[in-house]
Amino acid sequence: MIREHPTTPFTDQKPGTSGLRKKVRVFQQPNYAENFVQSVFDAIDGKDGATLVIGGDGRFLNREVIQVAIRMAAAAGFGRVIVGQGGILSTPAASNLIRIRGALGGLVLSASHNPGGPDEDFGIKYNIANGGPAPEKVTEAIHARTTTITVWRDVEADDIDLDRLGEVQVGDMVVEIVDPVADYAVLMEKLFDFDAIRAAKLTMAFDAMSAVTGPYATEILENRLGFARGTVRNGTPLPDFGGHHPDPNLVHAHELYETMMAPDAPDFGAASDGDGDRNLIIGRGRFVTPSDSLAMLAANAHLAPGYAQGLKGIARSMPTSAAADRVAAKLGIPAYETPTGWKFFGNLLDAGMATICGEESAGTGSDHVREKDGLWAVLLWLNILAATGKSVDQIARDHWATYGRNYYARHDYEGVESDRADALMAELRGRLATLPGERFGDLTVEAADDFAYEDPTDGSVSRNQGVRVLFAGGSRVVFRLSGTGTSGATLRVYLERFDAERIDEDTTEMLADIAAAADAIAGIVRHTGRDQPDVVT
Ligand code: G16
Repeated sequence: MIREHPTTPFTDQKPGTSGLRKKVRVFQQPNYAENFVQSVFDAIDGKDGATLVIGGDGRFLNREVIQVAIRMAAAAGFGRVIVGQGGILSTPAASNLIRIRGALGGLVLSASHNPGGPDEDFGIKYNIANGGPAPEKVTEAIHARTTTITVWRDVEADDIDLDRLGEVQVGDMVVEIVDPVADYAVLMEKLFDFDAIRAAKLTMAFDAMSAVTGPYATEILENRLGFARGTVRNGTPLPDFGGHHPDPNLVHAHELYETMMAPDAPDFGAASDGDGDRNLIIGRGRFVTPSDSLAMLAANAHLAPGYAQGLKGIARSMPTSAAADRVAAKLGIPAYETPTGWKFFGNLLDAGMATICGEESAGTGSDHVREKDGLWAVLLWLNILAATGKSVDQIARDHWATYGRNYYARHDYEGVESDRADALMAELRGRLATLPGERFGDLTVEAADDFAYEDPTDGSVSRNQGVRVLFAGGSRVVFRLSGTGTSGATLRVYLERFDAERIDEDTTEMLADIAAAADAIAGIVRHTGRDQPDVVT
């Protein structure tokens, strides 16, 4: 029997870069998660008898919200819900399941790389039938619905056992609990040469950061590829990620970094984030920036069976360095520059215009699913190492020798008061027209704009996607506010300088004049009161 629960709208349910992310305490308010899930269901057509995938990264509140969402899906008319055992599905595995099971879409419960626990973050994202994050027209419809909602619906049913594989009935709907790893592992075996990776006898350290990738990495790296037991560290998903910040960068994965910089480091080091879509790549003595990783993977992808036929195109988000564009030029294939947010890659992948995509925010992926995919990047790197017999350092240096090097860093100013961050961006936008021609030290501004993107497949336009200041000679700085935080604002400043010859310089030194120009242009210290970024990646 369907129950109707009267409710009133919340004013803060606008999805950000990747779904609705809030503090757990916000989600625990009566009706909060229910309103959002109902708004998703109200905003989408075709639910009758359709299949819905539900899974999350195992963080605090995951199981509770899954139980609620199952009862609500039954009331919304879905015929089948597929849930990962224990409520676990990595974001790329959820994308894969949506695709291979012909689902209408999926609810992905995650706040990605943000911390978990009762005082930390939770999130809900809706993915569409192609397996990718809902595009803006869908998230706008969901948001509009959250502002007018008056009722949410569920069926009367007990909680189900999320740990028992198999099918149970909830109302008229079937709930199928599946092994979260199996289908994903099969897909990886199709794309990569597992025999060659095994035969190369590489050594490796993988930090799953007590997050969702643990079971996937253990099955694929240790069980199927034969890496030594213990290769996967922090491999059990915990609701609070062991109190850590599951963000695979040099700050939060510093133990891995130290392992990889030591004299007895293994050949290859990698980490993944809360929901398994981001990656960190470190070779022995060599950290690879996400932007470089995208370029190097694209340049060598043909060495893996899944990409032996070549790439159709390469797409990157605007703040990502232009290193991948140079690879596309050499391969004679198109390069696309999209706004930040994986959802912008979906149409290019669906249209067969791009094969590989990546972002500076530690995401890389391909047309095998419609999300970025941390373990995919790790396996492609391993396949390349096995096929070439080179080290990560050799691959990187050879790459730069061929293409030149895009020195790159991102400076994050976290927890800035929203008003101050907005004031900085407003002032910056106000200066755009007069910036060209201005000099900052040795740098002269050639062009400045607020990035807008017209999707080549459907003509939709997304504006205000970040301020770009381009200097004569190819250096640039980009400013934007994060769309994934849950408290205050995070200012991201992306610094980039290309050098065709000098490939062995220190990144900080190479970017020092651009960092100084960035402050002079945007008044970072004046607006934020900070004289240093909180995180440099
Ligand atoms: C999400 C999106 C990514 C985006 C990233 C950064 O990642 O899926 O496409 O690059 O946010 O967002 P921001 O700079 O706005 O914080 P994730 O891993 O958090 O889902």
